[in-house]
Amino acid sequence: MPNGPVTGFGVCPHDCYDTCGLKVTVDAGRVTRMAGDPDHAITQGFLCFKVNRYLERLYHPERLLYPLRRVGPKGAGRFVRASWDDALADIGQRLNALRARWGGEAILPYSFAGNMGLLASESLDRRFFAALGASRLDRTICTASAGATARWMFGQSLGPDPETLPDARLILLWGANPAATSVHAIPLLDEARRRGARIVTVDPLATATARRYDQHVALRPNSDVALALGLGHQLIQSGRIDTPFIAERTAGFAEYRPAALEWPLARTAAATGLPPDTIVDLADRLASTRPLLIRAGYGVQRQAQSAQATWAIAALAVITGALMDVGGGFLHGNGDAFPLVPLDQGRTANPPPRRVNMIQLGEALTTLSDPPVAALIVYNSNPAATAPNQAAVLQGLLREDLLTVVHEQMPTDTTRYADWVLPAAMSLEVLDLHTSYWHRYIQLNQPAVPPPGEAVSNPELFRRLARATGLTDPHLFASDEELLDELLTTSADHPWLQGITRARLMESPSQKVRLSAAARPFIDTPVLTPHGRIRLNPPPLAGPPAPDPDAGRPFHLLTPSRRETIKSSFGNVARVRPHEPPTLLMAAADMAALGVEGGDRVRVHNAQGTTVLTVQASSAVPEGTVVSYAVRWLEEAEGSNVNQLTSQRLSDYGGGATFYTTRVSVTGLE
Ligand SMILES: Nc1nc2c(c(=O)[nH]1)N[C@H]1C(S)=C(S)[C@@H](COP(=O)(O)OP(=O)(O)OC[C@H]3O[C@@H](n4cnc5c(=O)[nH]c(N)nc54)[C@H](O)[C@@H]3O)O[C@H]1N2
Ligand SMILES: Nc1nc2c(c(=O)[nH]1)N[C@H]1C(S)=C(S)[C@@H](COP(=O)(O)OP(=O)(O)OC[C@H]3O[C@@H](n4cnc5c(=O)[nH]c(N)nc54)[C@H](O)[C@@H]3O)O[C@H]1N2
Ligand code: SF4
Ligand SMILES: [Mo]
Repeated sequence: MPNGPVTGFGVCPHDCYDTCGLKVTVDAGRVTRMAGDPDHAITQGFLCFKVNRYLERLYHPERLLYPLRRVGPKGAGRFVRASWDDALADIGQRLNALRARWGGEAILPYSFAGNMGLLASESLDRRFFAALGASRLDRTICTASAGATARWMFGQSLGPDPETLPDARLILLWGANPAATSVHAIPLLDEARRRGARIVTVDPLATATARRYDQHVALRPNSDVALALGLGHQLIQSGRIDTPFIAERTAGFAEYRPAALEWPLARTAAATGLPPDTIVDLADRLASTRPLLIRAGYGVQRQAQSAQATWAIAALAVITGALMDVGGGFLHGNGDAFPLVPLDQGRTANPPPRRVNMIQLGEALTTLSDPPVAALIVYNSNPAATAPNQAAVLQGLLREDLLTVVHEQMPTDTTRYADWVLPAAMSLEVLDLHTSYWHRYIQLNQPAVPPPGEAVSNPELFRRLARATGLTDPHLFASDEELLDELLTTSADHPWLQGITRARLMESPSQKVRLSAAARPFIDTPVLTPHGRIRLNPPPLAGPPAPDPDAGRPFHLLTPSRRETIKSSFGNVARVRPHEPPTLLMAAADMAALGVEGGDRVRVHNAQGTTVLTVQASSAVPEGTVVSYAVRWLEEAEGSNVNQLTSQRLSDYGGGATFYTTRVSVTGLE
């Protein structure tokens, strides 16, 4: 062992736009410091509030170190330590027995982006479940609808390089709150502003981002379709659209045009709650300012009309010709800037198995038959806290006949319901490769320290499960190094990946894809729709949604990201997690009308369920809207959280979540 501290490189694994490069110092086998990589163009040497306190999570006294077997009734959270051998023997035997009885589709994986590494999130897990013929999980909880809409319109989820943000002169942050959720966008936005840009935030709430920049367009929740089409109406009616661009590069304007013309100024103002002057002024600026960048955050696409909103917003960047400028265009994501071949390609089950949309976990666990879900294997996610329709999710997890295996780093609301809890390594303890959904760096994460106790990485878990179920295909047992090489070599001849080799990454752990920042997406890169043109007609929308039983309730509930945590992660880290009771933010006028005061506990309820929150007045929240940041642990919130109130209704296209289309009633507690 070397004497004195050694510094290596890692990658922040969390589900966050910024995918930071880390400098990790190890001394005598312990991580003693973790900081932002100063040489990383996006990270710029700093981290966020939560990851600045990371060592407290890494060395948390609650870290799971050994397999645990349930001893009490389901959900009671009583466990005893067991050996890996016993755990694997029992799980392997039970999985095989229920496969023999019901077929592989009775097994359901459930995972998301707790660790965004490609090995941790989509490698041997996918191969293992395909080999079992398990039900396939549609991983839709975050961005399915906007991603599908971007692919419908442009053929890819690709946007301008965020490093060109300072070139823009008008920036719309539409349903995005980077001051909380993407703090490394702030220096880029500030620089744009220094160079003369105007930054407009389109958000129902007066967020830290809205307060920081030039203009806050406080539309009514879920009125984005009206605003975007209403702006399109203004531009079309006044002839300020880029007709040659539309003619040469797009298809479907004949469908877009009448849709926009249905939104004259008065109707748009009434639907959005915005003064007509604000709409006219914004349209004027869209028509006259270049480069124009429209960044659609995830706030626009967690609603019932998610695809229509994304389409109508992106169309503004198309009809104005904003895509023609470096620094301009439409930015939802950059996930398709990384043309790596997924590790499950060609290894999916044949015939394709049943698909289960993760948003409908509650329904899957409680109502699916032929076959029922008889085993649930959870990793990289905490669905008891984060999935909608929590009452159904918890009811399903309580089923005594369901085998639930949870691979986790910490005891969570979901491990509580497990039959087996298996200990998971953290990213500082494993090898991985990361891409980003926002910037354009491929990054190598090297293990800094070994996993504690008997914790194992996600790929190692699936090697063990494959062995335990008697599978023998060598692809199920590939080593981490082999997986890494496969990722980097299978598509190594793609021009965007030239020269990005393991050796290069070992020397310099963040490599930018070889797609020039000056290459304008869909102008200098191909439009990958079938006809090679940008589609201005909307995607094929699902039929009219079933009536919302809560539509008539008085308040619109929003549950966006909290600055201090990432969804439920960090919920047990003392210096990070919120210490106040779970809170409902409300306009003072609404509180007065209800006769409640700050600090009062209220029952928030609808047809889905009920949760109890403590009211606090907030000037950031408009009347008629209530806010509770997502999400608190059930354990600290009397056994329920805001996802008691959200539904598993799907969005209009792409099967996305509708967390931000939630109506509730609020009742004071005596
Ligand atoms: N600190 C922190 N960072 C995070 C996360 C976290 O939990 N905490 N989560 C990570 C994850 S998983 C994701 S997906 C991203 C999401 O990060 P963002 O893209 O910023 O998305 P959200 O936080 O979902 O919502 C952004 C804004 O949309 C607004 N909004 C809500 N409804 C509407 C509406 O109908 N119309 C409009 N125009 N706006 C609306 C909300 O008020 C909110 O301010 O952040 C990631 N980063
Ligand atoms: N009401 C409401 N609910 C929401 C949202 C909202 O805006 N409002 N947002 C939704 C969105 S955008 C998202 S992305 C989802 C996120 O929901 P989840 O996917 O449940 O995300 P987290 O709550 O961060 O939980 C991730 C878990 O993975 C574990 N983990 C981390 N790394 C590893 C690893 O390497 N191996 C294993 N086995 N486990 C690991 C962590 O300890 C943590 O418990 O929540 C959704 N839920
Ligand atoms: S959570 Fe996001 S901002 Fe914070 S360190 Fe990780 S990638 Fe960077
Ligand atoms: Mo997300």
